[in-house]
Formats: sequence, C-alpha cells, structure tokens
Amino acid sequence: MPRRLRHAASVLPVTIACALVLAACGGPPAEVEEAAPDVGIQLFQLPWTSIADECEHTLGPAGFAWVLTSPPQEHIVRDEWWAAYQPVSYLVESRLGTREEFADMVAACDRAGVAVIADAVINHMTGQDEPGQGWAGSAYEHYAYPGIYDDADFHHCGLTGADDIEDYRSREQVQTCELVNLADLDTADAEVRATIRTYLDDLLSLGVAGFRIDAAKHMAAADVAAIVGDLPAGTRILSEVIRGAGEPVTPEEYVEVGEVFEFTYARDLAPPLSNGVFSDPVLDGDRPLHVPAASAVVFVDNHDTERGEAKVTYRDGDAYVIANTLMLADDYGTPVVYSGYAFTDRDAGAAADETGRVRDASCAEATGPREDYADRERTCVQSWPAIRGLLQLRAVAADAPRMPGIDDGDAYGFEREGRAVVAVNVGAQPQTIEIPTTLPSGEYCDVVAGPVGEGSTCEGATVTVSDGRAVFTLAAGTAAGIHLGSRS
Ligand code: AAO
Repeated sequence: MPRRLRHAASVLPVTIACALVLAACGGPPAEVEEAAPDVGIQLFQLPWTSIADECEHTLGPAGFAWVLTSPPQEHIVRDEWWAAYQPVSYLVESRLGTREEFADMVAACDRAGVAVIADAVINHMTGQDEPGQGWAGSAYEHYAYPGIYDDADFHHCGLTGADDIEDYRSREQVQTCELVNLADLDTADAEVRATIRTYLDDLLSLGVAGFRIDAAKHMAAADVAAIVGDLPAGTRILSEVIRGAGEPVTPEEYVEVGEVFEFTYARDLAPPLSNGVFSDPVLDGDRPLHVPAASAVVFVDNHDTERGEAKVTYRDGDAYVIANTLMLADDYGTPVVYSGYAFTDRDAGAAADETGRVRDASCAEATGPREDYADRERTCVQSWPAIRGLLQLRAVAADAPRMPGIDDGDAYGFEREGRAVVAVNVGAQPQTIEIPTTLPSGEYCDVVAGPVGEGSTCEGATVTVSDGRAVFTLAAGTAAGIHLGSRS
C-alpha cells in the first residue's frame, strides 16, 4: 500500500530570522518555524526541458513540493492538447520531449527539491477508428498495439450502441464501456495489469515520485489497487475520480489506493466568490461530500475544468487570486495550483513548432494576474507574487488549527491559530474586516503582495494586529494575508 502524504506536512526546524524577513525589523529577531512544502503545481502541456528550468528558477525557490506533468508516453499525432490522452505505446517520447529530457527534468527538479508526479494514462489507448502511427513512429490500430496489446486485452462492453459510456449512473457502463471512444483496457486481466505495471516501473526508474491516475473512475478500484498495490513505499498515487451527482462510482472507493482529487472543493469554493455568502466549513462542523483531508488533493481548477465546469480560472484574475488564497490558507487537503496557457478554442494545443513539438516557455520573469494574455500565452501562475507569498504563509501556518471563519458583508477571513491570518473582499467596494487572532500585536506585511524575506522589503500594505484582532482594509476584489514571519 503506497504511503499517503499527510495534508499538512510535519514542521521542520527552518528558521526565518526577522532581520532577513523585513528590511525594517524592529526589536529582536523573531524565529519562525516553517513546515516542509506540500503544495503541488500542475504545469499543463509544458515541455520537460521547460519544467526542468521552472524547477530550478521558479518552483524550488517558491517552495513548491511537487509538479504534475502532462502524460509522457507516446501518443497519437494531432495538434489538439488531448492527443496526449490517447496512448499509442509506453515509450517515453512525446511532443513534450524525449526520454532523456524527461530523465533530465526529474533530476533537475530533484536538485531543486521538487518531486515529479507523472500523469499516467492507463485506462485506455487511442480513440482512433483508423489505423495510424504514433508520435514515436509506432504503428497502431484502434484495438491493436503491436507488441503491447491486442483485441483480447480490451473491453467491448456490448451495453450501448457504440460501446461508449452513455449513462454514468451505471457502474458497469462506466467501468467496462468506452470513455469517448477510447479503447478500454481490461484492467482485470493479469497480463494487462503487468504491462501497465512495467510502464509505471519504467517511470519510477526515471525518478518520478508518483502518478496521477487518469480516468481512475473508469477502472474498478480493485484493479487500480492491484496495479499499484506493491509499488515501492512512498510512491504517491493521485486518482482522478470526478465526483458526479447520483453516480455509483465514488472517490471514496479509491481512498484505499492513495490520494484522490476532490472535485467538491472547487465547486464549493466558487459560489461565495460571486455571492459573498461564505458557509464556513469549520462552523458547519464537517465538509459534506469531501474525502478525508489526508486523502484529498484540492485545486481551484485543472486542465479539464478550466475548459468546463470551473467558475473561476486565470481569466478572472482577482477572483482567481482570492480562490487560491482561500485554498492555500486552508487546512483541508493537499493543494495543487494550476498553470496552463490562455485559449479561446477548447481543443487548441500549446504553441508548437513546425514538427508539432511543443515550444519551450519560461515563467522566470513572469508576473500576474493579468487580463491581457495572448492566445496560447502561458499563464505562469507559479510566478505570481500572490501565489509565492501564499506558499510562504502556508509553510508558516504549518499544522496550526484553522479557526472559525468571520463572514462580514462581502468580506471573509480566518486565522490559522497563532500563525497566520487571511482575509478576502469579493465585493465591488472597499471593506474593512476584523479577524480575531492570537498573533502578537504589531504591524504585519501583507504577503499576498509577494513573499517577504531574502532582503526584500514589504511590497504590500501593512495590517495592524492589536487587542487580539487583525484589521484588514481591503480594496474591492482583493485578498491579503499575514503570518508570524511577516511582522515588521
Ligand atoms: C477526444 C475528443 C473526443 C473523441 C476522443 C477520441 O474530444 O470527441 O471521442 O478524443 O478520439 C481528454 C479530453 C477529451 C479527449 C480525450 C482523448 O478532455 O476531449 O477526447 O482526452 O484525447 C470523464 C472522465 C474523466 C475525464 C473527463 C474528460 O470520468 O476521467 O471525462 N478526464 C480525464 C482527463 C481528460 C482526458 C481523459 C480523462 C481521457 O483529465 O483530459 O480527456 O484520457 C461527468 C462525470 C465525469 C466525466 C464528465 C465528462 O462530470 O461525472 O466522470 O468525466 O462528466 O464527461 C458536473 C457534474 C459532473 C460532471 C461534470 C462535467 O460538475 O457534477 O458529474 O459536470 O464537467
């Protein structure tokens, strides 16, 4: 059984001396312990060479713990981004890079303290009715992948007209019919399991720390468990199981296998951003329709939802920062921040050269949020000052309890007891909100304007804590956060 990562990482004795934190430190240097990083970043359709650079220049310095890549295996040759989700073979050769580049990326990220989680597409092969050749030159037919799988390795469910899933309320359809015509592997079969396992072992040999299991819902949880069950201890398994109303296959079934992407989290996060009504999960006592915190991977959006159900994406700059503030300051689940590219066409692939290879891109000099992205321009969310500041706040918050939220008009905020306080204003007018806190009295720098430390002065507004209250004065549509290490 793979070990699950704790949602709040253990506190490490990392010390921020106040003198390093703010240029104008008053009094004796404060010592602030930080938790080991736990936050991930999904770098959607970014080449391995670029991810290697990001690990060194943005992810490691910002304190990201892990990066989720797009699928690395050979895929069909098409311009759309989703070509990556139609495997032709398990060669690590794709429009995102070669096997060698993948291995170099893992090593570079490792040096930067960033683990690599690979997106493993193991539920199916292609959805192509016509024979073809994959990116690395492998020949294939819809149900024939020479040397890998033949027709007997696939489900032909016989339950629907085209063997496609039509009714998500039927477990049998969901797990034995085809997801949008994708040839559905019979993952109950021992040889199929062994072939998939060989692929996962190969990626582990290249140094990955774990896997996102794509379309896990479409494989019985027992099948996924059998495939990943005896992987080396510590291998992370993140199952994609979209929670669907009235559906029999639930995320809870996959908790035994590892962590699960909890789609309810983003769905619950969005409405208050537009209506200002925050229902506080701490006051409510629990979080309905959420897997246990230690099993949950949470996100504001991902590559599917930014093209679908997500109410808040990079397009909504300020609201996106607010949503990420609430997520990163929260104590539920392991967050994964999302960073992709601007698009108007849902299917449009990332910018590529004339051979189809995705072009390198760097976020080292980027900032945001912005409103003026060109089509296919990278959003570079990992470089936004707010995200970097919030990673610092989260590390200082460590495993401090999340105190009950304060909902005041269009503003809302909460404390991580004695360690950090955040507040947001989703309204169209400026608003002041007071949050009870046990932080020491003093002046604090708002780190949503950017992290403090390494000689940098405070970029943000100052928040005063006195008499057990933090007083935030927030412009319309803004967020702010303070932590023990941001006191001047
Ligand atoms: C492409 C073409 C197809 C063509 C196919 C084969 O678009 O027209 O037939 O090639 O040639 C990606 C793309 C697809 C692409 C595919 C293969 O998104 O467009 O198809 O690559 O190239 C279901 C699965 C879930 C899956 C999601 C897209 O359960 O696993 O569909 N996500 C992953 C990846 C995704 C990828 C694949 C899987 C395939 O993240 O990028 O597809 O490898 C309900 C169900 C969900 C279901 C959705 C969508 O969700 O609960 O299980 O996801 O519907 O059908 C509300 C509801 C919620 C509902 C949700 C929908 O919130 O509460 O129940 O809305 O947004």
